[in-house]
Amino acid sequence: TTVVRREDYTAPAYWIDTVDLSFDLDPAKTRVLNKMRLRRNPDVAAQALRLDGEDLNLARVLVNGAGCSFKMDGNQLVLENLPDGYAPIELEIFTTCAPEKNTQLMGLYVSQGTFFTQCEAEGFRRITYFLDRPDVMASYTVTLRADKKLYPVLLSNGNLVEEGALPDGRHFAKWVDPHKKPCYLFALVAGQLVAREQRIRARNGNDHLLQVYVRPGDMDKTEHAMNSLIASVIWDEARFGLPLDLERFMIVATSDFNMGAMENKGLNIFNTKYVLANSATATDTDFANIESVVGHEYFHNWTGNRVTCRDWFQLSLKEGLTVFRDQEFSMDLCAEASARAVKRIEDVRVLRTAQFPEDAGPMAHPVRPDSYVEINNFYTVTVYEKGAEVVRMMQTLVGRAGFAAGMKLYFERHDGSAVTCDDFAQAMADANPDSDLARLLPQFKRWYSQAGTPLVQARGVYDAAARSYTLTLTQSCAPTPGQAAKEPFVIPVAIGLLDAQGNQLPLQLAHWNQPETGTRTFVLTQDSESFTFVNVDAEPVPSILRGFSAPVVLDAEYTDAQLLSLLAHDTDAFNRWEAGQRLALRRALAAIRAEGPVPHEPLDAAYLGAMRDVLRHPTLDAAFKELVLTLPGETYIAEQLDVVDPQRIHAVRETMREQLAEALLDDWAWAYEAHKDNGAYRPDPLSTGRRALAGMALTMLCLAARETGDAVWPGKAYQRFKDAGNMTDRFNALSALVVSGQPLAQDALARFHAIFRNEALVIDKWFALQAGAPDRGGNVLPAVRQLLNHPDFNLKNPNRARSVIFSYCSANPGAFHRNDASGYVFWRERVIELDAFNPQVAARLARALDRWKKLAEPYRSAAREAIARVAAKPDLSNDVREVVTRALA
Ligand code: BAL
Ligand code: ZN
Repeated sequence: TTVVRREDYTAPAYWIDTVDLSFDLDPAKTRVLNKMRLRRNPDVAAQALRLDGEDLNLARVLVNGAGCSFKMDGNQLVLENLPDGYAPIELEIFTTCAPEKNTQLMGLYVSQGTFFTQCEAEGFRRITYFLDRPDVMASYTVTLRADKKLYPVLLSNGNLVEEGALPDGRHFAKWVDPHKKPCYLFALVAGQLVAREQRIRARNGNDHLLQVYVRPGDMDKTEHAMNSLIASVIWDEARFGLPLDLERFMIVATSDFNMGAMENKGLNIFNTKYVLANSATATDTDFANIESVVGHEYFHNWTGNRVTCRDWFQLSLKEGLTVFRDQEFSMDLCAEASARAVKRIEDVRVLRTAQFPEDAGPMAHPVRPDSYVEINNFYTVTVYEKGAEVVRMMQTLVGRAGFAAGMKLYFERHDGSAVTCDDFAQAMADANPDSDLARLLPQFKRWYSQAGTPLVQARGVYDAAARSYTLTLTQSCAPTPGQAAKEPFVIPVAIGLLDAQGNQLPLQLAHWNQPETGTRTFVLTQDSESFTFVNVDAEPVPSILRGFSAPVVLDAEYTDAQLLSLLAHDTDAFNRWEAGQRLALRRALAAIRAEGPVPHEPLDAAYLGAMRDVLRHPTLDAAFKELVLTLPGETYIAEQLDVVDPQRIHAVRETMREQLAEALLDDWAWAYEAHKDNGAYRPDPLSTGRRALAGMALTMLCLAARETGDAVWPGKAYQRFKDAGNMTDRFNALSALVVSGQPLAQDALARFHAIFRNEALVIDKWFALQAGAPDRGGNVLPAVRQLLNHPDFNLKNPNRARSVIFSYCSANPGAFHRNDASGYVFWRERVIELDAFNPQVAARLARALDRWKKLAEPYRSAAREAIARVAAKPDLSNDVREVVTRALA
């Protein structure tokens, strides 16, 4: 295995200016003719041309129309005797490949009789020999030829310039992309598809054709994706002045896809999961995910495509920035400020439950990694979600208008080129020369170079005599692999102060002339800094890290009374939610750490009363209530412990949930009745929140019924399951029965399957619900093994594999970590099985045991053994090899 290092970057020896590709599409043997015009890079010493290729059959190589000598070096095609000088060189390469045998879903493959491509990061080399690196940007002309009956629709990037019939029932289409692009943005699609179409006129008067292509039966599930696309086009123009730069913009859905979606220029290819939705088959979460993924891929058209990455270490240049943009897009679509806050809380929850563990585990890496073995392993929550937080902090430091100015300068400088994270940060700083970002830029960029989640400790001291309050913030960051010591970060900390009654206090530092009201952001740059507020009449309650202003762990030593006050009064919705989470976490940790069996009642009257007040609150949003009343997840709880007993965590959390269910029984009944009817289905934040709270209430009522043996609520849930007018309510009712282990669950599951057996995405939910169900006496693993034998299970389909295997191994810790190690045996078998045909999916699964070193015995030894047995396999993919090697290091 070869380690690729960021510091070894060198510019390519050749540039490729134009590419003319012709495909004769055939599932068994596709013929690819690649005509390129190259020229020597004058900035690099003369050297051989080395083209990347993988799983290709090479038939012919011509240089300027004549045969030439070449050799193979591993997977590379090496041409040593190209003409001297800088004149353009015509290179013609003819290869064949076998799309129907391509199970990795990288390069050109067939899904349900349709051809698709996936080239990011390094899939283009599986289509033809090429300089498969993002800094080589070329103009593409693509001609597709295929059987007209089997493949009536032929798509590639850019504009359709010619199409017509060919002999033998074949036809062709010729596409020209007006924009230069790196090869990872190349795409083609050929098959039987139908399209929803919409013509739009942009602000600048240009007309565009938007298309969403799906299989013929799925047209009734394309409206939401189209609406999301239109909203994306409008938003990017309005917020950043970035117009659609193509006459035609296409989205195509496929059910076999490793990732969520791919931003190929003008021809986005999507996992069906992030396109198809109607109220009968998709939940509110699906609708929200589609909106954000459609936005994300569309926003890549500027951040990623017009300006791309110099090398793959810069991946966060496009991904962190584009996640930030899609988060902002979703927030800007919210009419109410409270809905924006809900979105922020949801995003932070993802960061803390997925990215914080990554940043503390064996795969920890900086937002801009320094090395990799397999780049596919670095499409991570760190590069994406933490990268987005880094961009968000820049916006915090320069302000919203300053950020827009920075974006403008970034495109003025770099449009059409392949650049680095440094270039982006520099543009932001240069557009805001008087900002803290410009002043602190080298230190700020440690967010790109240092891995690990910083810890910020906050300690407040009130001096009654001086009427002053001094808040001391201290930062530290634990070592991560390869980085023993960390330098201090630039940490924007948004702060407000409340009085004992929960009123916001004015903020005034000693040297300020005027107090300020509301929130003020202080920038922590040293290991430790103190801020002294004056004219404070009584000891305040500090509200620190409002809106989660930096991706850090905050240790604030709050008393319960302070947290209850913040939960009741904080004007910052994030910290209000956070106070409730801290209260719950404190109780969970106490019960987990207690000696002996799990306490029957881990929750006290104060906590329960506070939860009741939130649930019954007259003005709070239902969506916000649902977030506050949801206990911290098992994975998040585990991260707070040095030694993790997953079964104990599960048992404690379940006990807390049952106690919350029983103690608030009347309140849950009220909440269900008050929120269950929303009229005609609309996936807007308000009605989504109402459905979420009603769904939660129903689960709580069924949980409580389980204890008392009451049959009324399970009966109501079953009725709801049958009558529900939309998938959200139907699935929530089904889930309430399954999660509470009601006898009616089996019948409901069978009915659900019968109704939706032809809806693959719904059947995925059906599998996932069972594989993710709470464990009762070890019942989940046998059920999961049975699900693998279900006629609808198909390991080769990534969505289906994830719905069963990942839902169990990665999302159900209480069931996965078993005393007898059989969960790990299951994991090991699936990793190896998957790796034989789809290394990317296998490597994701391999990461389910990332945190094994924290496990208590007997889990720890058994997990290590399972990982070691995977690692002992000699013919692993680089993908899985890298993950297990790092885990064992
Ligand atoms: N570029 C890979 C898929 C995505 O992040 O949009
Ligand atoms: Zn992306």
